[in-house]
Amino acid sequence: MHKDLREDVADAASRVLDASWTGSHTVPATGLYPHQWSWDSAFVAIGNRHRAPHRARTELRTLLDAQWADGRVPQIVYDTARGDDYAPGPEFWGGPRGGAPAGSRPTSGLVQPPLHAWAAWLVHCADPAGSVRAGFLARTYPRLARWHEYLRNRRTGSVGLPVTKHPWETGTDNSPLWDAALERVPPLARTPVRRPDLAHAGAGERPGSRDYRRYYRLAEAYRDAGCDDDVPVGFAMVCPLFGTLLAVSELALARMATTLSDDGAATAHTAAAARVVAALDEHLWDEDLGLYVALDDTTGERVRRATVNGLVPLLLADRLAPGRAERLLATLAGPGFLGGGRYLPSTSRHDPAFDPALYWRGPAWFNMSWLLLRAVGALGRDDLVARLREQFAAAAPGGFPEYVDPDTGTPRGTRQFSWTAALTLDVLL
Ligand code: 9YW
Repeated sequence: MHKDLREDVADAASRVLDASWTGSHTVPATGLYPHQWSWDSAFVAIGNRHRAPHRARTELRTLLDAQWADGRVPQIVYDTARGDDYAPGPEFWGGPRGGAPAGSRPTSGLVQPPLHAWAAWLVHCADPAGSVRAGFLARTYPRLARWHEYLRNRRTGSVGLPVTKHPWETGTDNSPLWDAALERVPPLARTPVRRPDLAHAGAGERPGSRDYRRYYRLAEAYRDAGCDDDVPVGFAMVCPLFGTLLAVSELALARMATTLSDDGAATAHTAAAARVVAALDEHLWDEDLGLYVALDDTTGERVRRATVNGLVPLLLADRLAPGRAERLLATLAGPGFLGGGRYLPSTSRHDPAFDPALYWRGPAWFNMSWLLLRAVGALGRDDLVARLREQFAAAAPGGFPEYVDPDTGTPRGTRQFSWTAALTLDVLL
């Protein structure tokens, strides 16, 4: 991309991020998502580290200020001063819980994929002097370590991998990976289901009402159990995306611990990462599909659907079992994914549920393309780097959409989406 054009795109992305900045955190999108979301903040910090490292540090620290006493980092931290409508709101969860500090903002009881430690490490490395002056690692490392302890102690399922208790926890709400498990959940919730989201995106681009009734039903079950992870709620899924980000973040914690001169902790984090990678390899690899799949922790059955979630372990390429990285690269470049159209779809073009407009069932998402871009960049696959970058080059003219049609590039979902802007900055700068 020409330098002037690159500067224009960076300016436009910065304007999106400035408009979404509240002074303490970034909202994913004004209107549609008016609060702080957990993994959104991590992606946003990754983009902001280049232009506003102080803001990137504040973003992560604000999120970690909402950490529960049990160590969990909540999916949503509500901003009750915000006028925009979002459902379910803080009243659904019933105020601060789980021994959250007095006066802290209300949160959801769910979690999201653990990208945070990796993001914190990238933020630190972008401005080490500023980070040291702010005591950033010293302040965030213990909290991030407790977050991982929560996942290890409270969320490790039968195969040694973290279990998600709700599709919202996977970050990929209506991925076909969750279809079979959701079929068992009655689409009946006590809470009236409101859909303010449909004011911001077409109904054909968002999960349906039946999906939402199931999402609410599961969230009610978890909330009513006091968000106690020992109580089964009817959904316990192991996702290759969640597991991979945990392993990558454990490795980031190891680097942080080394920087803070705690070599014993660094060794423990590296060992924890190795255990996660071994479990991914042993339990989630699908030889026929050539990628990793999900697993239902309640039945022990693997969910043999090809989604972008199953390509993300490529981030761990040098640690995977022999031959796996090469297979993943071939699948990524093959007709189900990049080889079959313009951009990287969230669900394989060969999956029966593939729909190029519908949320996590086909559209290309910028966070997923960014994760794969990091993976293929580290492997020196410049051809795939160039292919994945095309989506980012089109982000600004598309108004920084939430996702795009993987074949036509048509923008979908909301516009001025924060992680799209942030990751575009990261890719272009
Ligand atoms: C919701 C905020 C979130 C993302 C998720 C995405 C969507 C629906 O929006 O969730 O209402 O929370 O699936 O990954 O964090 O951008």
